[in-house]
Amino acid sequence: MEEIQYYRPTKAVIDLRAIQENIKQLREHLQSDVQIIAVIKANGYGHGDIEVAHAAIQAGATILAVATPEEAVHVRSHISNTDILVLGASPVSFATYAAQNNILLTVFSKEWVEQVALLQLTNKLKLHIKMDTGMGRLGITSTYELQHLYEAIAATKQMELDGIFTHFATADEKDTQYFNEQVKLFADMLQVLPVKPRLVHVANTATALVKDRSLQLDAIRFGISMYGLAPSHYVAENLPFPLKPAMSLETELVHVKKLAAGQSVGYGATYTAKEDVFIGTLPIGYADGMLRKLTGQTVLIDGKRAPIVGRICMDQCMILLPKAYTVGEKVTLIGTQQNVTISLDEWANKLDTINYEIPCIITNRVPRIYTS
Ligand code: PMH
Repeated sequence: MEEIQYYRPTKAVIDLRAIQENIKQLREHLQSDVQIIAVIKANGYGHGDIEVAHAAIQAGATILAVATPEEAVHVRSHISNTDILVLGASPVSFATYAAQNNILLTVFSKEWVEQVALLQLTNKLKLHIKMDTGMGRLGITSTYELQHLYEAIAATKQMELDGIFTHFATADEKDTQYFNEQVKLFADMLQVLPVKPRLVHVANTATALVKDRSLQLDAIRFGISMYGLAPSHYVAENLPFPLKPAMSLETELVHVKKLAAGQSVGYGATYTAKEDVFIGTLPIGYADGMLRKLTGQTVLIDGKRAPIVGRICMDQCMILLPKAYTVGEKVTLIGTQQNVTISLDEWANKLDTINYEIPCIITNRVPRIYTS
């Protein structure tokens, strides 16, 4: 890949070994014939789809999953052999490219199949039927629809039913009632199919890690914990193996100044020094995904926590230094310094959201740098 010269010291460091370790641990936990689908949608949950895909394949993943046709095209332009499943909706107009490039599409409409059947496809298009068993998102909801969809696919030589799947709404929660209802509905609906397709899959990370092994079926869709993060507090407390977070966020001090008591920092002058203090300026701001709500969040410098003071700007923010450090001193916003860790979960708590959202909101301006 093209080498880009970076001048600003702000970077997201992605530890590909951590991703591989998480996959290998999952592999140990799974029955041997269960395949691992590496979920690399949304640019690999912000970690970089291509780099994560290569690492995941090396570690044992055999299928890649993305959300959109565009993501599939991007991955296919770098990786030629591995199956890519598009989990989201694809328009009829994508069927030709998908068939030619071994991209598996999610299907949930008989009309869609009938329209694709009118195209002159040169290769068979592989389809995965999506069943909505309680997520209320994509998917057919009745055995009637399943029957007709199945027959529409079987009626054409252009397409082949390669898989069938559903997605759970509450797999990461302790209470199993809703989850069990989804499991039962899926099993009941499956009875309609005269032959089992190659891949029946239901498990996301939470299902794979904390639910019954019988739900591993033919494949696991492994997302959040491939990146070393737990899907929920409940799953975090019941993990079958430790996870290694892959992403750190780092920068350096670009300016250090002494403020006298009474002087202020940032837009709105919201922070005023009560005594003489040292303030450090970091070249990262809300345009990098460091949202303004993160004021007060601490960062690590020299293994110590230092708080962000004043309002976070578009490209910069300021921290209260424990002493006068020099320009170029390393600052870790997410990650570990001298045994002190700021996790993605800590940011998620501060932002009142889930850890999934954090790597996704680190914008493209922040280069992803890989270690392996
Ligand atoms: N399968 C489907 C259909 C998904 O939408 C997702 C994640 C996964 C598997 C992987 O889940 P995991 O990361 O918990 O392992 N989808 C989403 C989503 O739509 N919003 O947050 C996560």
